[in-house]
Formats: sequence, structure tokens, C-alpha cells
Amino acid sequence: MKKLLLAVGLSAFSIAAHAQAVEFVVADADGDGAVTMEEAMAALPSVSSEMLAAADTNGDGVLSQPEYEALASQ
Ligand SMILES: [Ca+2]
Ligand SMILES: [Ca+2]
Repeated sequence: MKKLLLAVGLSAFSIAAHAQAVEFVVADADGDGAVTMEEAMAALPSVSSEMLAAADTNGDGVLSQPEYEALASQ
């Protein structure tokens, strides 16, 4: 499990290596307290739709602050 997470983290890092992480409050453009997939892609253009889907750990279709920050810090 740890190895898998490390591998996922490393591949994400290589993709987003020089991306500037955008803070949750900035990424949440409409300020409703959740970052939609569209907002996340605008804030983190180097993130793939697969990474966004994986980041939505509770499967509600949007990223909460902890979900977003886990993605942004990859
Ligand atoms: Ca929002
Ligand atoms: Ca979610």
C-alpha cells in the first residue's frame, strides 16, 4: 500500500513538478466551500482527470478542502 501511494505520488510529482500549488480558497472560485472538477482543473492545469477522480476520496463529485489540499500537495 505504501509503495503504491509512493509510486502514485512520484508520478504525480513528475507531471506537476513545476506547478505552483494554488490554495483552496483561491481554487474555490465561487466560494461555495467545494472545488469542482472544473475549478480544480483551472487551478491545477497539470492535473489529469484521473488524478482528480482519485482525489475525490468520498466520491461526491467535488473536492473538499482536505481532498483538494492532498491533490495540490502531490
Ligand atoms: Ca466551488
Ligand atoms: Ca469529495
